[in-house]
Amino acid sequence: TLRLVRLDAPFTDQKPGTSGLRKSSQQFEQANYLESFVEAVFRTLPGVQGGTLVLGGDGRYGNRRAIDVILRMGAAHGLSKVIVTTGGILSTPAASNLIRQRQAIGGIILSASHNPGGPNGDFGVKVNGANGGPTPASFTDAVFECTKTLEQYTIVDAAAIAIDTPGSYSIGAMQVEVIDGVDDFVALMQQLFDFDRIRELIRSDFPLAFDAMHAVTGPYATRLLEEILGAPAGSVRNGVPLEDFGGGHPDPNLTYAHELAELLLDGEEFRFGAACDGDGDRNMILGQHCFVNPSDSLAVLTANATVAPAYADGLAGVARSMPTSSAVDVVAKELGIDCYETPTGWKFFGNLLDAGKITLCGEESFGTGSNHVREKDGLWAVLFWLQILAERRCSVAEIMAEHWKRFGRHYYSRHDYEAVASDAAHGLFHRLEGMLPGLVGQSFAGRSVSAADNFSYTDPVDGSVTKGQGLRILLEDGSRVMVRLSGTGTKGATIRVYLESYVPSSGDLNQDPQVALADMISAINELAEIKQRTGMDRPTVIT
Ligand code: VG1
Ligand code: CO
Repeated sequence: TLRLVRLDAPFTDQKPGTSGLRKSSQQFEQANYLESFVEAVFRTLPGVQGGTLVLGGDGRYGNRRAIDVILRMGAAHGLSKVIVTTGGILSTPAASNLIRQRQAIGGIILSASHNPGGPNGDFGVKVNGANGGPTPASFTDAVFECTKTLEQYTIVDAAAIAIDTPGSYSIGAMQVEVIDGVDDFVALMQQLFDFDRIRELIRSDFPLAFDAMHAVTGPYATRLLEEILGAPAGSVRNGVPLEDFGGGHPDPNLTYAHELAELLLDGEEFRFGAACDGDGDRNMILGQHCFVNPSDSLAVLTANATVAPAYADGLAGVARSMPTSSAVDVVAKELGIDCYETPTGWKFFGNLLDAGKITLCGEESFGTGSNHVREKDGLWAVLFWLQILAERRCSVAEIMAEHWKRFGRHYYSRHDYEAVASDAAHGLFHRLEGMLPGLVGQSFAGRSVSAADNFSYTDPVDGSVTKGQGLRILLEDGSRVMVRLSGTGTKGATIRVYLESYVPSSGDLNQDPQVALADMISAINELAEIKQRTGMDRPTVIT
């Protein structure tokens, strides 16, 4: 039976950030909070009446309840079918693929990505469109507007669907198809890469460790790496998704995936290591005694793309987000292909991918992907690296050394100051923004500032303009410092400082990035008064 529920008052804080609506689990547990957002989505998304929707999440606390609510609200709004995955387990890239394969009107992915989960952690709702990618700002703005005046929502009262067993169910006239969320993704990966060749590598004394961080990639990685590609049992660590990710912070970087990092950077046992985040779209790549910076990873994949069957004919072009290092630009130039610079967030790659202008793209925040889906894809990047290693038969460190020898090295680091008081963070940001025009021609870290602005992007496909995407200080030698406020945090504000400096192949290619960037680090700390204004002596996370 259809039920109409009136809200006491509309919610005023349902503005999606860089990647969906992300709030604490407690906020999502307020009566009607999830329902309000979902109602606005169903009122805004084109094609709901009679359409097919893909639904799943990263398995965090709240996943099952949200699936139940969204199914019943979907029935109330006239969807003809919802495709749900067993246990509600569905990675973000796998969801993107399913939307495309099944010609769905879009998908709802329940995840706060790399943020911790559990009753005291975060929850999130991402909405993807018919192309499989994150919906653009025009959509999320419309959803936010709708929530601000929402008076009521509709839902069907029905018994919960047994999503643990594949099969066909129904709620009223709406069909619910429960499928295994891993199958289609594995089939896609088998089309893109030469699995026989990767299997030979893995069987040839190539011990590897993959850390699923108790999050969504566990079942995907176990199937791909252990069952299909023959890695020994146990190669996939923390492979069972848990509602609280085992109490961890499922963010694959040197701070939060430190157990894996120690195994590879200090130990001798493994030749390759990788980890993915909560919802499976991020990746970290490690070799023995070697950390691959994500910006460099995109450049290496671009330079070696033709070893993978899917990219054997070459690349149409590449793209990176503005704060991502320019390592890929140099490779693109050498290959004679276009390289686009977009704002932070995967939604900005969608038009370029749909228009066939780019084949690969990536972000410094451990995100890499291609035109095979419309999301970044953690396991895709892992398989791509394995494909390159299977072809080259050398170590990860050797690949990096050769790459820098050929293209020069972009020393790069990101300093995050997390959970800063919101006023302090905004004060710092606006003061720095005001100083930018006066910086041009001045000296910064011993070099002259050639330009300084707040990044603005004009989409080359639809001409839409997105302003205020991050402060940039560009130096005469090509070095850059960028400052942004995060759009994914839930506690206070997070200040991100990005640093990049180029050394040509004739220069010193073997420095510690923190040392190579030291003068720029102290220059920005001083200019932006980071210590005084945040009260923090050092960043919370350095990558
Ligand atoms: C962060 C990253 C950004 C990424 C976004 C979503 O955003 O910097 O590059 O696209 O997270 O990633 P922000 O606004 O906090 O800097 V995920 O893995 O949440 O889907
Ligand atoms: Co993610």
